[in-house]
Amino acid sequence: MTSETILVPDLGGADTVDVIELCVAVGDTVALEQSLIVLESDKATMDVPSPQAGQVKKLLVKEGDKVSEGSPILEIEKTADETDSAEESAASGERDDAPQPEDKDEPPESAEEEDSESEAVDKPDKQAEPSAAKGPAAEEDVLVPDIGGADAVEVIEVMAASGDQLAEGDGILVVETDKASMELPAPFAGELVSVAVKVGDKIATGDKIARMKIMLDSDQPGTTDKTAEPDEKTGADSASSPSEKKVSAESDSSETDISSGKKPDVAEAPVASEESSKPDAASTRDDVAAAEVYAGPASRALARELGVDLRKVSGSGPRNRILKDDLQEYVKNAVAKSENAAVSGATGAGIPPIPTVDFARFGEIEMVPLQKIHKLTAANMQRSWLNVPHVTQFDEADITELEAFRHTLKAEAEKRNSRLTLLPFLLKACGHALAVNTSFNRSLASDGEHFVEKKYIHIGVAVDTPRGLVVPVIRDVDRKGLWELTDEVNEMAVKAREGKLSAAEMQGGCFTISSLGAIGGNGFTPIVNAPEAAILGVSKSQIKPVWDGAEFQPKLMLPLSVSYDHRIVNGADCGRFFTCLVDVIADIRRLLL
Ligand code: CAO
Repeated sequence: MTSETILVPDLGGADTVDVIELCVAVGDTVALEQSLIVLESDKATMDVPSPQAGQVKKLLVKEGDKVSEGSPILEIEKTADETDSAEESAASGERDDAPQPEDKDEPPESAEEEDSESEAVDKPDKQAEPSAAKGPAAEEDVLVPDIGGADAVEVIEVMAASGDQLAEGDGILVVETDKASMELPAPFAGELVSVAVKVGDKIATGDKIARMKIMLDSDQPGTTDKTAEPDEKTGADSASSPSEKKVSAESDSSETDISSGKKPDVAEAPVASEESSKPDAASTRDDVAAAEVYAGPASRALARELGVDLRKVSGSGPRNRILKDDLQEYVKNAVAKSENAAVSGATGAGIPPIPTVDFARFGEIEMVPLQKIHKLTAANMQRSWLNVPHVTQFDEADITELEAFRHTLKAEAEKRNSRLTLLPFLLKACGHALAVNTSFNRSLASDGEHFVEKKYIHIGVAVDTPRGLVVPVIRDVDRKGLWELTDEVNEMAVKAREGKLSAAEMQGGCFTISSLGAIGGNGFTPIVNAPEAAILGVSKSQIKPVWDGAEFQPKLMLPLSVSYDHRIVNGADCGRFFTCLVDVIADIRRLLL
């Protein structure tokens, strides 16, 4: 293994450029062509690719340094089998046997072949110029200039549309290789008649990209000399063109190439977007036009890989250039945001988040930390609420006889060292209604193709505890007697309040009962405990006058509500379920039928 110093490649005449990004660190293993650093002149940026695979031993530059052609960038230890390829590669402008910076006077052996991006700026010079002899309405095809050996480049952006008045040098397209992006400018001033390509197309030298109507009026803004060489055009020309905003906003123009040393043909994004480059921590870039994104090829490639919309990323590089670190930070934040969405109220899926309020402005406050159970409940509730199309139906059950019966059993319950409340009766009645109305004992299968119909009846009971809400599950309710259910409910409620329920004791429910009867209220709409199909809400009973056909009778009425997942249960199903439930509660003897 040998060590080699990688040098700044041919900058094509540019004196010094800034190192604006280090893409590797000491110890990193780099692949052939992997970006090592990003250089920037006042007009353009360029990734410097590694001429060989190996391990970075020493960095010889840091961000902010000024370098010129031949300046040492880093030392790389190449593996034996890389030696040959390194010799062949001249992207760094060095030779294997003469890797020292003093070699800078020696031109790179194959820079022209290897660094297609470094050639790109030459190409507009070669763009066919319109003939001066043509009349004002003459039309001319705009062709892809010589792009220095690159087979085909991808159109990543179409900057102008038919009918646009373009000054010479205004961008028409942005194309990208794996190393650089460059703008293909209008070779002369005129009206854009049509664009012949679209985003995603691959184009090569000589391909037609557009058709333009030549403007021969030299007073037209931005219309200098239509026959002038594009590289004679200055940034000031562009800045005064009618297409200033569009052109100046284009970031990728800044990436055309610095290695040719020629002035890019259009105003550069960072230069003309000074205003937008002012740091604004609060602002995202949602409202920024696509053309204003300022990012290098490596960052763009990473953004595509991660599926990140660069317009939403704030750049922390010079003049707001989006760095790879910015993308990583953006993705990290996005993941964290979605994980906390349920608790924070940010729901994603296009649902606007609840605004953050500084409550302290209105009076004294105390920040109370959420316990794990609160976070879990919040996540479960939000998940169910957002996923399940809820419908809630209401009814009342006459529990006059049931309560009379329960009271006759109270003494017996005490003897059994137990407490017989309304709840075991409701469990029993629900077990019966679920057995009869099987659609309530279903869940949607995750394949989206099936219902899962359960042949068991396990019912969860919502229990209010000092730590929060928990839902222990009573198994095989339909097969248990009243006393057994009573004991189990009491035991579960105690365990719940003492925080001693196991995870298994809170799993497997088919249906849930949420009873607020001991607390109060005459009705509420409970949230389905998905993937269950439905939930019963029990409110406080009260004596009501009920017409028996001849006169009003005082009856103890229990307000009930059933919320259900309308993907599983229909309103008619619920009507039948409710009728069955109310009937059996009103006359508990029906359980024997
Ligand atoms: N109407 C009127 N009074 C009722 C009633 C009703 N529907 N249900 C219960 N009561 C009264 C009765 O008077 C009963 O006392 P007696 O036995 O002396 O008559 C007493 O309340 C029993 O209350 P309890 O709460 O101790 O027992 P329970 O079996 O009714 O309920 C449990 C047990 C665990 C469900 C309940 O304690 C509980 O935690 N409920 C809250 C559930 C909840 O928070 N749901 C909301 C979830 S979504 O936020």
